[in-house]
Amino acid sequence: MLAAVGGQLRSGAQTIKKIVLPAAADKAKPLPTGLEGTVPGISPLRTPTDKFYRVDTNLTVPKVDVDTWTLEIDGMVEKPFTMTFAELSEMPLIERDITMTCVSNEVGGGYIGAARWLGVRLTDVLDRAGITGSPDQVLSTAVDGFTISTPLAVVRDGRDAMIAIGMNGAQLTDTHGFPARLITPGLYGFVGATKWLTKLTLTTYAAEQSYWTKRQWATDAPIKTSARIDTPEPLSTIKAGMTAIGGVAWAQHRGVGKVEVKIDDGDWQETKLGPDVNIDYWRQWYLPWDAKPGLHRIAVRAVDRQGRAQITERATPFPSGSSGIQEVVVTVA
Ligand SMILES: Nc1nc2c(c(=O)[nH]1)N[C@H]1C(S)=C(S)[C@@H](COP(=O)(O)O)O[C@H]1N2
Ligand SMILES: [Mo]
Repeated sequence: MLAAVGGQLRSGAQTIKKIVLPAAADKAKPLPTGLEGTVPGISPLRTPTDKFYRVDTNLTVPKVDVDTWTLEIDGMVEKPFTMTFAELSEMPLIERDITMTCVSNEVGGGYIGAARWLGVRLTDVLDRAGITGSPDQVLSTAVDGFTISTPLAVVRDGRDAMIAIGMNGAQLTDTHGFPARLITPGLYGFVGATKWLTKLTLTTYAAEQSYWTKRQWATDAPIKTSARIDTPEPLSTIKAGMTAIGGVAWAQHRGVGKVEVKIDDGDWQETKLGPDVNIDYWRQWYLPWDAKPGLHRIAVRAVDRQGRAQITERATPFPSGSSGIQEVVVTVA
């Protein structure tokens, strides 16, 4: 059941309108060449949009009419206002490479993706409204009434929190929040990545709670440092001889410093890291391995750039994200 906030859903529509996106005033550097050309089986440095994970509460994907869509800014602001998509896209656009992660991602899981986002700085939009009083959260509302709370202090600490209108060089797809969504580097999606965004309310956590906050999930939810083994695949059988163990590691907004691998009961060995895109992006890694016949256990762990190792104690996703070390078992024949 979709409870539209502003009559912006294209009722019964199967497609979303094709739009032309303006260029970014502040472009991202060209993406370096990733390790995917040399390490078979490793995640590509940029996740193609059609392979990007999707997580939301929607049974049917909202198809938003961009021509009637509006973004409303209200709450603890001097000048509440409403803007159209054209007005939003006329604001200075930034382009950033950012890796998103879902809080429900299990250790070694696939609810993570890295993309190039085009959008307007969230602080530019909030400054236009002028914050008054002492709000501590940005409560964002989607066209279907779904809400997300983002800590205002995080939004204002200089990171590239944005209202994104583009992903990987194209308009957002319907599944990823067309025509506009939030992206908050360093925070799990459920506290900073509202899709099908239509309203931003400056308020306090004491006054208003969002969907997941009411269900006792964490309010401030930084993404935990973690690493994943992409190759060899868990429980696979591989050929004996020279191969590579490889995957991705992430420590958004702190940066990955080091990734180590342990084979069976051996020592932790430092892996080679792929290109450094920025501290909000994941890092590919690999370790050449002369695989000998038999059953082997491979474990991985990451350390951020401040030298803090990932949490090795196992935790389930609720309430602030999973932790623990991934270990895979493979057969070498
Ligand atoms: N409107 C809306 N936005 C949402 C959600 C949702 O259920 N509804 N889920 C959030 C969660 S939990 C995550 S992890 C990200 C996922 O974004 P993606 O589907 O584009 O990968 O969107 C966030 N934004
Ligand atoms: Mo999520």
